[in-house]
Amino acid sequence: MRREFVRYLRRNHSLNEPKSNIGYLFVLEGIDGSGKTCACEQLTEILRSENYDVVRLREPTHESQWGKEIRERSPGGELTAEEELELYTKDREWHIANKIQPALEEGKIVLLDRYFFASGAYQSTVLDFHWREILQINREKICAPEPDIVFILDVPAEIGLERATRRTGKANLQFEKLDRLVKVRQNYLEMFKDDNATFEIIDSMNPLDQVVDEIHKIIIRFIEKPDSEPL
Ligand code: ATM
Repeated sequence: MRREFVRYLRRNHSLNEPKSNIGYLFVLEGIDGSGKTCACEQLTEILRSENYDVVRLREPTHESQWGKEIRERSPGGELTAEEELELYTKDREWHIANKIQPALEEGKIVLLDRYFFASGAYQSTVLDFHWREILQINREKICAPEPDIVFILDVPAEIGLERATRRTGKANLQFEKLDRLVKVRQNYLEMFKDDNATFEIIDSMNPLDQVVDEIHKIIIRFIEKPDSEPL
């Protein structure tokens, strides 16, 4: 009972309406090339093989009109930084209402590849907003549910850039410039120190299997015993 109440308070601290969230929300964040998408895929498979009911989601979405617009127009640099922040926020509002909240209310485990921490980390590098203000907009204006744990897959910017460039064959004009990635990584590490969400930093210089294993252990431990201390 206490455990449900604590989770309710953590997740709904900014909501007026009580919600009956009985699922779990785990978020994977990190700079591009940090391995979070592959880790998310593998974790989904492993948890499903253990009979957990997992929903794997990602942002920006492929479904909402705003997610589609970002995916179509952002890589070519067609959007202003203000437009991007607005689109990411609208896409997320749609995502919460249509995918995240329903899955949580059905008691599922949601593995989310990027969330509002990405807006804080990335958009604050090109706008006159601190990452803290961007997180606050998401929490207060669109009532984004608070994750149970945010895993930050951490790699140096040089490594992330090299991996991402190898994967796509060319760097994304908007995001993959080294100096920007250095700032994005710095923002994530500052959030870990200064924000009230529950974070786990994962050393993503380690092989993928090890990264996945580490996250998996933390998730299982949390699900089995949410009040326990972090590993
Ligand atoms: P993925 O690499 O996870 O597909 O994300 C695509 C880009 O979206 C990523 N940049 N790169 N490279 C980060 C960016 N992004 C934001 O800038 N703000 C956000 O709120 C989100 C969800 C993603």
